[in-house]
Amino acid sequence: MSADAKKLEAEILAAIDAADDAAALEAVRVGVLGKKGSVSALLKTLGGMTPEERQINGPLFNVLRDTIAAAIGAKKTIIDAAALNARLAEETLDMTLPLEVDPQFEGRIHPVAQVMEEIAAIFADMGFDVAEGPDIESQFYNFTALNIPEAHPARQMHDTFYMQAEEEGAPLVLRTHTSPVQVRTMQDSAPPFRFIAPGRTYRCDSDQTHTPMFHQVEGVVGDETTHMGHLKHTLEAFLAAFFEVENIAIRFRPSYFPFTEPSMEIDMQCHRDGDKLVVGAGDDWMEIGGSGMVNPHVLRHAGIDADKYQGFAFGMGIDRLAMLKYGAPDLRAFFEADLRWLKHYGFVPIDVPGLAGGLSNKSLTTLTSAT
Ligand code: 2NM
Repeated sequence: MSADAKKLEAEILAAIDAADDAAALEAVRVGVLGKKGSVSALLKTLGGMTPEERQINGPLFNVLRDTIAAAIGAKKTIIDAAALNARLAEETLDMTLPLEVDPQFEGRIHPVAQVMEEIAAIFADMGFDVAEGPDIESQFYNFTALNIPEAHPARQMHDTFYMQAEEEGAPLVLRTHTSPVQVRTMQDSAPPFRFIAPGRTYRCDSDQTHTPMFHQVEGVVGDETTHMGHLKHTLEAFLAAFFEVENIAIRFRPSYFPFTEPSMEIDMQCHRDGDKLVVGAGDDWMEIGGSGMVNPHVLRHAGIDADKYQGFAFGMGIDRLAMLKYGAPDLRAFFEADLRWLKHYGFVPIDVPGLAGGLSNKSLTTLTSAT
């Protein structure tokens, strides 16, 4: 190789050596092997040589070009590896550090809200709609339509909250049960119907086992042939699904409600073992709600032909269902808005109850509530 070519090679190898990042190396490559690069220019000089000169210089220049290309390639490997190592060092994670609590696990769903969702999921699976109505009701819907006439002792029995009286007409009330929703919904639809009405209810009563606001779910099924056998099966199926057991036996005890005839208290099978309550086994009984066949007077108030249609209805306390299922002993704590209580008894928001995933998503809740 000519002295010039030798000198050029030494200069280029030094420049490659000095390039310490990908951009600098690329600049060297363009300056050497690019269209107007120094080695490219050298190769172009072959055209002006005599055949003899070309025979000698051709292979030499080619070797020079290949040597340079190889040196650039080798340097690129080193630079890329160094860049990767720097990035890896920078992005190192200590996998043994404790997790920060993911915001999606910070909040909690109140057990009453959780249980309402569970109840809705179970009844929806049995073909029930979910109906809603106002918390502030007229006395007609809260009492009269439900066969509780004025001066009837049930109006006092209910410990009603009365709103400030209007100029004329009877004062509105805070609904004492969700039955007015049933009346409104029956008025707005035609048989057959099958729906539940879950929601807040109010009674002026406060002690260990009563809060002035509490939650009820009531259900109605009505058509031409619905009977108490359907009622009994519906309640058994609901309770077994809700308490997540194979079977729960229930029994009816005769009772009285103005809106049903006949009327029965609902007892469910249980087993009491000291403080512990087992549901769906044993031979003790526990009252869980009321039920009956809808009184024809109520059907007529709802605009339904009581000679043609009949139906069953039932009502249960949601707060008590939540206490029994999730073991919260004190009803009043439900409505004290104590975050420590909610953290303990509440549910992780992504654990949406559904029949497909196991009603209460126990496994997921257990996994995540540790955080
Ligand atoms: C209960 C017990 C028995 C009930 C009745 C009705 C209506 F509006 F259809 F007549 N809804 N809910 C009912 C019946 C509620 O709660 C203890």
